[in-house]
Amino acid sequence: MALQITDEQVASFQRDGVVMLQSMFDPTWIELLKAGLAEHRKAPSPRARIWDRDEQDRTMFWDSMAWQGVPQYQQFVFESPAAEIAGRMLGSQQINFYFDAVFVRSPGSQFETPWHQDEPYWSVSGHDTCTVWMPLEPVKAKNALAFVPGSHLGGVVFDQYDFGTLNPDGKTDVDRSDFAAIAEADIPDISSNPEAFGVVSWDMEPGDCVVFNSRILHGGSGQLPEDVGLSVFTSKWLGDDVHIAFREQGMDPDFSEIMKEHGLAPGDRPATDLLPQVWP
Ligand SMILES: O=C(O)CCC(=O)C(=O)O
Repeated sequence: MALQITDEQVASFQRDGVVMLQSMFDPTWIELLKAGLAEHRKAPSPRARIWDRDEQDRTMFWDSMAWQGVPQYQQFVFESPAAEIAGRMLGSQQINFYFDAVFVRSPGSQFETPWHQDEPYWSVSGHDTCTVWMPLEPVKAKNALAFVPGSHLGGVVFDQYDFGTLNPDGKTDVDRSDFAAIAEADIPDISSNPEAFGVVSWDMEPGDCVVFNSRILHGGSGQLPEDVGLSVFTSKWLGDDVHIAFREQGMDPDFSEIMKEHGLAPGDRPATDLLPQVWP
């Protein structure tokens, strides 16, 4: 079935760097991802980490690139509309999958994701990259991921937050990098004056998704009511201008070693069964 995406939605994505699309995934995809997440939580990848644990033991769980070990995620990557959504938004001829990441807040978690851009952390470089962010439960705009529209276009690499510091359980082997050298500007204080930055977020139902360019400033989410949790599945996609890039500092997750094992070198286009072409 043809995807119901309008020219206006594509134009919004390209202008603002973010767009919310309603009812893109039917309930079978949501049930599949929930079943995958339940399996995934039993056997997380070595990268998995609790980002926050408060005094009431409420947590924020994060993991990435788990798809090879979770058949439900694999099916979603190769068969769901996500790759085509990415292709239509980016206006790309070819879409390769980069990685999945999950963000799971237990009920009442107040943890807010620090403001950041994604692409400067990645082991690839390009403008034509996006994330499809999908809540598996209903979420209110004030608790959903938030964005600074247009911030993907300035060409600025903002100071990178060191996600390695989010490690309340003291897990060893956490990727800690010195980010300072590559930053071109401090991250502005967006949270104290979101209106001044035109910050946007949306009320969303399972089946809706936000698609965002990986250079956009985004953060927030969390601050959940006591009885409300939030599980989010994200998939990251690579379009036409993207090449492998191993940065001297600040890669997180750092996929350079696994890319080398797959014969990928800086300057290469995404390829191999690590970064498979999924669309068309
Ligand atoms: O959902 C969240 O809290 C963070 C998501 C995020 O930063 C991302 O997908 O890049």
